[in-house]
Amino acid sequence: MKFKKSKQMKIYKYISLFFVTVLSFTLSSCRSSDDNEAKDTSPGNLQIKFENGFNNLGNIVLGQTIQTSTNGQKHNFSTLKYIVSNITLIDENGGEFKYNYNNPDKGAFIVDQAEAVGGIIYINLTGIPKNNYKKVRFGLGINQNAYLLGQDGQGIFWQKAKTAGMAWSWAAGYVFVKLEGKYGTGTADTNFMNHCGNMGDVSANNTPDLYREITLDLPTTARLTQNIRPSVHILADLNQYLSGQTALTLSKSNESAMGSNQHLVNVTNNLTRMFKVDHVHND
Ligand SMILES: [Cu+2]
Repeated sequence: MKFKKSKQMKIYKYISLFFVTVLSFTLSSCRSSDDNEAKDTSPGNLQIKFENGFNNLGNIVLGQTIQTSTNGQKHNFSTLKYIVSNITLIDENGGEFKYNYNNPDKGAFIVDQAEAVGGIIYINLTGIPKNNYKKVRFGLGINQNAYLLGQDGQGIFWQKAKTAGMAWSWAAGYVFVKLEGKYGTGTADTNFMNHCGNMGDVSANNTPDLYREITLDLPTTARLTQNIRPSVHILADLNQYLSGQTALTLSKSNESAMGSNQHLVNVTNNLTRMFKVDHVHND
């Protein structure tokens, strides 16, 4: 009898211990996940790195790195600049976060090889929602809808672009991509300048729209939190310029081209394929 009672008590003790353990475990896990969520909903930052190179030669050094195109032309760059805007981050469920979309003053940037530090140009974005991002999209150039906001709607970026030589008159608008350097058959000794951009209002002027949006997969998910600022490292392979989907030959007829003629449409379409995300840093 005594034995039986103490055994019952023992069992009761075990059962109550079990429930206390389960209860405290549940409570603590609830509490910790609540804590995490409360902490993590605050936005964070994201960095995008642009590294311009020739995939077989490495980083481009302005005025130095010489490449030979598929059509056999030697060429180098003395100027290599382009405008990036409308950066969009796409999460694992396909949701999109648009960073100052069609707001050049806050959402457009000039990638200028002359400003590269260790071969890299940095763009720093702030106030990005916590999320796991799988893709990045950006515009090469300025969207027509942004341009049509007028000069007052983008006074800060317009001035920046002017100073950087990435704008014509307001009527002609922005230079989206500016490539200058030397080319030649035996040696690169003839100057070229290819400046791609819309000639103002493309539907009013009936001219091609050279603005392009490019979507890139991230090889590793960018896990952005308040404390983790992912860095998306993009390589741009400038071989696409003359040796891309349309092989191009520089000549007297196109060595000094500005605007949106057929040669510059081809250049733009080639360059649209030059970007890839090489890796993502989550730290
Ligand atoms: Cu990197």
